[in-house]
Amino acid sequence: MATVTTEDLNNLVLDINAEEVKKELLSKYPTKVARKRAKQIVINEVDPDSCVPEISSNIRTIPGIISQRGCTYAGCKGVVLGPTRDIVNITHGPIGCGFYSWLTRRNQTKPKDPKDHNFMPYCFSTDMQDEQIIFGGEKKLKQAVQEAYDLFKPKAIGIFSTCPVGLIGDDVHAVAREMKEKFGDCNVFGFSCEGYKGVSQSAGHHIANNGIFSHVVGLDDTVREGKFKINMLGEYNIGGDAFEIERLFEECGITLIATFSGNSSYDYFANSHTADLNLIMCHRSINYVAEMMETKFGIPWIKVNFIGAEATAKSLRKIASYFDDPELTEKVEAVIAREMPEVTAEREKAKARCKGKTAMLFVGGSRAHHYQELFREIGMETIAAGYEFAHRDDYEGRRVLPGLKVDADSRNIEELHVEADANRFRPRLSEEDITRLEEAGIKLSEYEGMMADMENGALVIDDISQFETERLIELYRPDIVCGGIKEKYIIQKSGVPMKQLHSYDYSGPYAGFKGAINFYQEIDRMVNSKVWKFLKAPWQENPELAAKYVWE
Ligand code: CFM
Repeated sequence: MATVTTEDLNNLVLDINAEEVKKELLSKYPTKVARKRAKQIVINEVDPDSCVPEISSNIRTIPGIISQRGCTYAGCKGVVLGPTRDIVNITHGPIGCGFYSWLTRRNQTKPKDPKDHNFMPYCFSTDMQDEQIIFGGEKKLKQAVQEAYDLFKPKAIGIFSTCPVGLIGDDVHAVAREMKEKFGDCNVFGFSCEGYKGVSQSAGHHIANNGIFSHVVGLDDTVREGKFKINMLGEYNIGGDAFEIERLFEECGITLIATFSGNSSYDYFANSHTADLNLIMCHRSINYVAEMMETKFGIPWIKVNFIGAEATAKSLRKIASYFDDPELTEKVEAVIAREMPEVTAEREKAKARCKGKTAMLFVGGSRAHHYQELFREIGMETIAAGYEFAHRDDYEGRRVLPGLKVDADSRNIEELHVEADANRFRPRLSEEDITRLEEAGIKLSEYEGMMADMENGALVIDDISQFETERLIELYRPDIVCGGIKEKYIIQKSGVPMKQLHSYDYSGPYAGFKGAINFYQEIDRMVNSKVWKFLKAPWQENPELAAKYVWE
């Protein structure tokens, strides 16, 4: 028998086209499963109008498939409310839910004054036991809320429901109302964000957004000083990203009223309706708040991206165009001009060593898109990407929204009915402003989605499974794969460097100009490290194993 070398195999792999890869990924599934997955594995094709193929998403993961997804509780308690420092977030449930959602996301915070409340280092839970499961947990929940109030005197307490709470029927909202009334000086609110409530953490984002909008936004009408007042929506200060973005705003003379919710405080949310523009960073997790604030208070929103140096410059310029003020434009240009030389120097260094290399990104609901920018800047191509829990609009753009079918799982999540506030609705833009922005190419309330930015022929995969991840790596041998902690070691064991884009592998920031430099340097080190060449994956030691399914 002729020996097949690794090199032969690699050459063979390069000849495989996306259609064949897709067939290969589906070939091991039972027919019904394959049919469903086929709609979630799409070969990208962008037409001149930026129209892209349809991709099935935000649907249930098929039982038995190992998914990257998290639960609804995680999306509500961990993602949206997790980064706010001065709300006591009590997990009503068994202790594990509270423990594993405690600080694992690496969102950082910096209280303005060291004496200000910061509850993020604490983990609050009712530690539900058999007795509560059988006889009900409301009594224990009230005790926990009381104890938190007595010990910390917080401005607000949030109660987060885990799966058993929904199963036994505890009414967290009734408890919240009762305790809020009892205290008088502490806002208490509950979230029905049981883990099973939706198909992923995405449902939890929606529930969190509804709760914050109903219970907090608009409580404080104080008008703060500042000419250019904005909110930043969908930025969660992972690895200190928000600090870098805040630095840029400050240097440009832009006043940040509230961030939802990186480095945030309860007070900022309460006052956020006084801003004049909402910037959406992560469209998936928070577009609901932007829409509700526009309807109720008249605040327009634009999509921004502070991941990537060019994207950062573009986003700052977008803000300047929106406010149309020569002083702001000048400052923004000055900041960009000052930051760029260092960025360009570092980028060129990394590019010389990374150009032509390939990446795969399978992350959450926005980063698989945003981080393609950073890779592009150092000459790397994203050959496959996908989200864990995004919806079709995050892939295909908001143009698909009117035609989206609402299934039973989505209907399960409350849609708030929001109307213009009789006293506080204030349109921020005149007809002329809107025309001016259109002419400048600034689109309001628009997101184009990930696929329009990807190359034709790239694979776009929704809710990728572990099996598919492994096969893709074997077939394409990418130079780097990005994902989360659950995928990390499987990828590294196949001899491919892996970068976590959720926690940043304890590094960061990657946002803004300084963040871009960090990213270029780290990716350069990773994809050019020789250590991976010393690792032998099973199919490299026994090539006939790999050959079997390549040629089958
Ligand atoms: Fe938005 Fe996020 Fe993301 Fe997300 Fe997340 Fe996250 Fe993420 Mo992990 S809010 S969708 S639910 S950008 S925690 S900060 S990294 S999966 S891509």
